[in-house]
Amino acid sequence: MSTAVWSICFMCTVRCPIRVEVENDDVVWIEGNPHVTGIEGALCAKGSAGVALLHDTERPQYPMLRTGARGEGKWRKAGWEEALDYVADKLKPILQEHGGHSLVFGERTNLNTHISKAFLKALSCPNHFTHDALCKGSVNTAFRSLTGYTDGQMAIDYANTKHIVLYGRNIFESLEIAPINNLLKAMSKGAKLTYIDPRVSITATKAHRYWMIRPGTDLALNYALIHTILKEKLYDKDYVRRWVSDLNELTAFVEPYTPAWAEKETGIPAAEIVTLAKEAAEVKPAVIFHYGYRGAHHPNEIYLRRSLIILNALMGSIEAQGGLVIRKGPKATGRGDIGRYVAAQEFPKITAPRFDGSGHEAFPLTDASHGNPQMLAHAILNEAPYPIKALIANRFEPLQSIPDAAAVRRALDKLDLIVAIDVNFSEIAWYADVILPESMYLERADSIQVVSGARPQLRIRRQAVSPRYDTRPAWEILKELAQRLDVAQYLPYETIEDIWNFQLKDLGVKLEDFDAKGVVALSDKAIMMDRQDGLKFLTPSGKIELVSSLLEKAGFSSFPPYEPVAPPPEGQFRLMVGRCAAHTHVSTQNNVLLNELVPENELWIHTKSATRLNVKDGAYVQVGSPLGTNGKIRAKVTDFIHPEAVFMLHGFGKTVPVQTRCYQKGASDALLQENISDKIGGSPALDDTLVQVRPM
Ligand SMILES: Nc1nc2c(c(=O)[nH]1)N[C@H]1C(S)=C(S)[C@@H](COP(=O)(O)OP(=O)(O)OC[C@H]3O[C@@H](n4cnc5c(=O)[nH]c(N)nc54)[C@H](O)[C@@H]3O)O[C@H]1N2
Ligand SMILES: Nc1nc2c(c(=O)[nH]1)N[C@H]1C(S)=C(S)[C@@H](COP(=O)(O)OP(=O)(O)OC[C@H]3O[C@@H](n4cnc5c(=O)[nH]c(N)nc54)[C@H](O)[C@@H]3O)O[C@H]1N2
Ligand code: SF4
Ligand SMILES: [Mo]
Repeated sequence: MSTAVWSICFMCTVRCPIRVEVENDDVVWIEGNPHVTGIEGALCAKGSAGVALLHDTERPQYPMLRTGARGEGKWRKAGWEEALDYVADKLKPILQEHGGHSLVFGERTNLNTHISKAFLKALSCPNHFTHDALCKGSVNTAFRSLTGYTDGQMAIDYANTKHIVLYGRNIFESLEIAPINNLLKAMSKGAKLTYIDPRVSITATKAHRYWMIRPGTDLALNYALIHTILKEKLYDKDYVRRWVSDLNELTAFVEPYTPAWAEKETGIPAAEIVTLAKEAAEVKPAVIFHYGYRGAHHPNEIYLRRSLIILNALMGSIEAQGGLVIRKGPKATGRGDIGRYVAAQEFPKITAPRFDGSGHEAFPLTDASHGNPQMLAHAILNEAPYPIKALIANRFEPLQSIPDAAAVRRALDKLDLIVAIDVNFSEIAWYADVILPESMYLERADSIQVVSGARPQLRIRRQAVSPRYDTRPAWEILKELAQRLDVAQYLPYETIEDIWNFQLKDLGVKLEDFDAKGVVALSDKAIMMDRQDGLKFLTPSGKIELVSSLLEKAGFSSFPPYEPVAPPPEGQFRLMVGRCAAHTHVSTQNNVLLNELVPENELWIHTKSATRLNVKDGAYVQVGSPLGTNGKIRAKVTDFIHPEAVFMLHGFGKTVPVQTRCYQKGASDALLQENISDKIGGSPALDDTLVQVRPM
């Protein structure tokens, strides 16, 4: 007889709630949590392939200590006591001699981030960073500059929208289950989908309107849309009068950016731009100009993301049904907040600045609670602002997720200690001194999740089965390290129940409340602010500030003139990257089921360019950027990409031999991408590098 366990998928960080059927301590079935709107039993291919990760023999099975040179692949098995003692014995003198700031801790934001942040604060270390800047840091800054909220405090009401415009937001491949299901529901009720991408992705094939825009020119398109909306008075006048400041400045700024001008820059016919502006306005405020999930494409990213948020503001769609919704947390329901160890205690005062310039010199406006990981190599190699001696990578892969991976590898060589907490033999685990294997998500329980939104909810990841190997959850690993580093008092728990009870104490929710559905609703009805006089923006003026006090105070213009994007010189292409439905970033390429679906990446190249270069469909080519050449990758010759661009999936080109299924398959984008950032918004420009292609 099987039993059902409520959990949360972690094959990617979308974290869909799941129901896991367990028999004889093994997983026999996983499905999406049927009680959650938008999920309703659904799971993606990656979610289903969680079972393959559970049973994978090609993942770390016990703590390992390096015996050969870094990356050489010589290891010895260690017990947990020995491995944890080893890390603490190395780290303690480093922290004593060089200070807490000589440690850097990188992790993809996860349910236990409140614990890792507390761990670092206890060690007087300011250097906790997340993946955020690499993903959507510029979106975050753009939102703060206009509304005072971060992107994380915004949600999208897909289910009720009447028109959604997606700019390279390839929602049907780079997917999240609930948004897709909700959008499909809206589309079946007549909602329109406009998709804009230099490449015909799966989302393009499902759209009512598709524009193959010239790479990097979306901002020109948006200025022309804004121009049209203002000129033809298509905006939501009541909303704008009440909630948006500086419309005159915006009107003057977009004056020269006519649809005819944008046609030359983007390749999109002027008349069609005007049609989109009118169609969107017809259904306002139930219209969404999607502000982007991965907003890390080009160095002017902040202005593109601002232009998208401005389009929503003009449509009156911020805090509107079918538009964007300001997320509400537990406090909006009259309760206390969820307990977070990082917020609930006094820590030693930290005087050193962050290692990455986040929130001060290099990136004055970026969200310092996430940091700027793209500065890792620079900071280590130049010892600027100070020497860094140790790195803990917990669920983060600096050797594939940071542009110019070769520089990161060179920088890692300078460190005295590298610790990887991972479920895979990732590139960073293989390059580390110590691998502390985490139990995969079906084998562990984690902190309770707050899902804020119009209807805030709590979700729980309970342990479905016992660990297959000698692995542990990260919260336990950190506690053990804290004990050895004499700061255990800041992680005051022994068991997961201690963590849960601490988290729930001010919420009026008991652990048993999760038993029936795996989720606890904190509000029965949607909590929306009153659009007449109850909207709350967190800017100094309390309005959506088109002329942003945040930007202007820091010396940046709210409306710098548009800089035209030159076509690449003859024989060069703009390298675009992205994801597919079968893989998560750099994590799943070796998964036995997902590897079968997509075993390697390909280089999309336009038919005409391929003919000119004598590149044949399916043949291997070499791609070169200013950083050097990058392995070999098969060409996919197609008319479905703009001739100025080539495209490859992120996450391939692995070099760890014990990941036998994906070893040396395809090419790594991170080796080619130059490390150029949007210095205002904070994101690296992952689609800006120019490359050359030649047959092999
Ligand atoms: N299956 C799967 N789903 C995922 C993830 C995953 O790893 N796997 N990851 C999740 C995460 S963390 C993120 S950030 C999101 C990412 O979600 P998206 O941002 O939708 O994802 P990408 O796959 O990076 O797609 C980027 C698209 O932008 C296009 N593009 C490149 N340059 C330009 C340009 O100049 N203009 C326009 N308009 N388009 C351009 C590319 O051709 C590509 O199709 O996906 C999430 N969902
Ligand atoms: N070159 C390049 N860089 C990029 C991008 C790109 O397209 N190209 N995309 C950017 C984006 S949008 C994002 S969101 C980031 C994502 O960057 P990352 O967060 O680094 O990538 P992931 O593949 O999500 O996972 C990283 C690591 O987590 C490990 N892992 C998976 N599950 C677990 C677990 O349960 N526990 C532990 N301890 N480890 C686990 C994986 O094995 C992997 O080593 O990358 C960014 N960087
Ligand atoms: S989108 Fe797929 S892989 Fe990601 S959490 Fe949801 S089910 Fe899991
Ligand atoms: Mo991302």
